[in-house]
Amino acid sequence: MGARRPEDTRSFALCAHGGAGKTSLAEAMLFDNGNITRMGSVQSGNTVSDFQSEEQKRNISISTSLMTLERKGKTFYVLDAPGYADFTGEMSAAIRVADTAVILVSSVGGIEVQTSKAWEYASHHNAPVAFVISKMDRENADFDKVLDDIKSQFSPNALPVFLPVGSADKFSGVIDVLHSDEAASAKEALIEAAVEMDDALMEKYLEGETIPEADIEAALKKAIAAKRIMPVFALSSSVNIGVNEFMDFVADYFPSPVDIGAVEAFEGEKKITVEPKTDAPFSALCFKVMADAFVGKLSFIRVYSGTLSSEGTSIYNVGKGEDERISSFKLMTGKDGKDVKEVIAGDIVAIPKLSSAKVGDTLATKGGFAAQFAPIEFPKPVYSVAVIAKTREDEDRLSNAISKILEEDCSLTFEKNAETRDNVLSGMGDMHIDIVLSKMKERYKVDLETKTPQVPYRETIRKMAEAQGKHKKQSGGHGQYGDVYIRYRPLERGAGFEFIDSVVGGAVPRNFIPAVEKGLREYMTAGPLAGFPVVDFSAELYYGSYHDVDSSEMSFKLATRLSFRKGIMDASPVLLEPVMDVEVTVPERFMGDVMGDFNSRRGRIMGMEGHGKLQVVKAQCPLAEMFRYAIILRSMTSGEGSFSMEYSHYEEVPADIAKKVIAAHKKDEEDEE
Ligand SMILES: Nc1nc2c(ncn2[C@@H]2O[C@H](COP(=O)(O)OP(=O)(O)O)[C@@H](O)[C@H]2O)c(=O)[nH]1
Ligand SMILES: [Mg+2]
Repeated sequence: MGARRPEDTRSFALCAHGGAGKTSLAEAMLFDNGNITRMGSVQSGNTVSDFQSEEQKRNISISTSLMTLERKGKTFYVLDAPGYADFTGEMSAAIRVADTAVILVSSVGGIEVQTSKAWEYASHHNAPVAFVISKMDRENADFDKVLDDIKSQFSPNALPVFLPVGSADKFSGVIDVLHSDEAASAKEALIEAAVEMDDALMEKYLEGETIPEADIEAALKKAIAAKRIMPVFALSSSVNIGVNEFMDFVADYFPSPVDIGAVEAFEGEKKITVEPKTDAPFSALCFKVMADAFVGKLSFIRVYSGTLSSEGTSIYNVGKGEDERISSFKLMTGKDGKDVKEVIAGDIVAIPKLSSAKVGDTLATKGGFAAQFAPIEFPKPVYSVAVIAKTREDEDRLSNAISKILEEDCSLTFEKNAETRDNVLSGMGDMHIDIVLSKMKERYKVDLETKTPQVPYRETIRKMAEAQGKHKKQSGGHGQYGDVYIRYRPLERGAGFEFIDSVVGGAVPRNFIPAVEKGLREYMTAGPLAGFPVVDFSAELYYGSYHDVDSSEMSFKLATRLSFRKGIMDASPVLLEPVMDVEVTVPERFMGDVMGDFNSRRGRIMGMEGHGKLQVVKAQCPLAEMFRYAIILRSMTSGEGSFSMEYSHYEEVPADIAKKVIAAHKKDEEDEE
């Protein structure tokens, strides 16, 4: 490789609804480009891109893989992002670091939920977009319909640059719109949109002059970078038609990092711009970490500025302030890496054995680039299970294994719930969690059982009550004496707990009052109604009595306990449960089902919004009813619905349900005894 230039780099993310043909397209590209001599298939589990055992078992992509290829003197970085809703975070990260988002839409299936998500992410990251209408060889392939839908749902700037010749089993080739006269109106549309990028060209065009082809080509390239034209391709990976044309077009017209221009970074509050220059300080963003058992640990980075040689180099983690030596950079194709001596702005490569870098970290060289790129956004988990180690050995290996998996997977969380003491594993859906559990077992030999997490219920009171608590033991030996009068009052939701001391005249001596407060804070962690934390109340210590010799901190604490249990039970105690804000996105025809279903799970519809053919239903629903929602929504909408949720507030549990929860909890307590 001679001196490389950012101008010669083309990075793009293949994104789509699962099954649209991304992995197959990546495979066909590698084959046509001579990188592989046999084309693998997703069914046989032998594609370059789907190399993880979990992917081969399930015949789907579950994490982004990177393929590097050389075409017409350009270096392609192809990111094959998984399309299933459970792995949307991977898709978002891929679009963030690639220069162009290539959205595949099946010529049979058309626009689906994750297609819209891909469009949304591309718009959010302001990325240039191309559309590939895939699987043109399939029965019922309908290029025109899919193109119309893309134009009406996404953008009128979507213009075909390759049109199909025939379709289904008659699909025999593609027409180069710009360079042939067979598709006059499409060519007209393309030229018209391209010349708009250049006033002088526009004038010539309007005056009917012939414009040199090279000028139109240059204008087309500019228009794609500016999102004024979103090129549309027709192809089929299975019969390998249109793939070479797609790659040549990428080489000729897709934007390079230089065409994309500067990106933002932040030095504290200050925003700076980072130009894709090779002589600038080195900066890169880590967007993926992989800890494959065979390949070892790899950190994937996108370089935004500068040049760095792998020889005798260390990488500086700007956020952590850590410097670490590295041994090589690797150009990746699936699981295979090829050493490269030097990386420059625009490159996407992997670094082996870099311990400090996490996804979203900015990497530089010590004393060089000092700003940080905005973190990569990942969707919040929506599906949780509580996990229990099967044996003591599993338990011992658990924390190490989970921390490795968390490094790789940014849409996964693992937390011990302080209230329920469950170890809660949360992700994007049941498939996601299944994959994590099977990775835990295969890679790290950790066998886990799962159960539905417990709801972190709480207790509170609805009216004022006063209760005396008297602890007295004065027979034989050192006696015990404590006596308190406490008034319990409800506070507003979210207020927590307040202790008020209004004792006058030393009825409870000063030195024992802290023991009363301490006792209350301890006992409120397990309320008298069903053992859940008691919240949103005040306790006012207003009277008491003591004994000169027998009173002690312990006696006052025990007296407080008696008062607390009686006082709370007299103050009309109730259970509270967490309520979630939920946003469900579904095609219009599922609206009725989704809303009806919320009614059956004690949900409240808060509003609706239309987004093209998709509807967003906003609702509030108790967490207790939401644990399996990822599965329920999928079956209700045959996979076309998606949702997000976050905690909103605590609310009273309806009496009939509270009764059951309390009874169940009492039974649990008895079982434990
Ligand atoms: N007939 C036909 N099938 C295809 C084509 N591309 C992919 N497929 C099939 O569609 C399914 C999903 O393809 P895959 O590449 O895994 O899609 P991805 O989820 O977008 O990566 C697989 O069964 C592929 O064999 C194509 O061009 N024609
Ligand atoms: Mg795939």
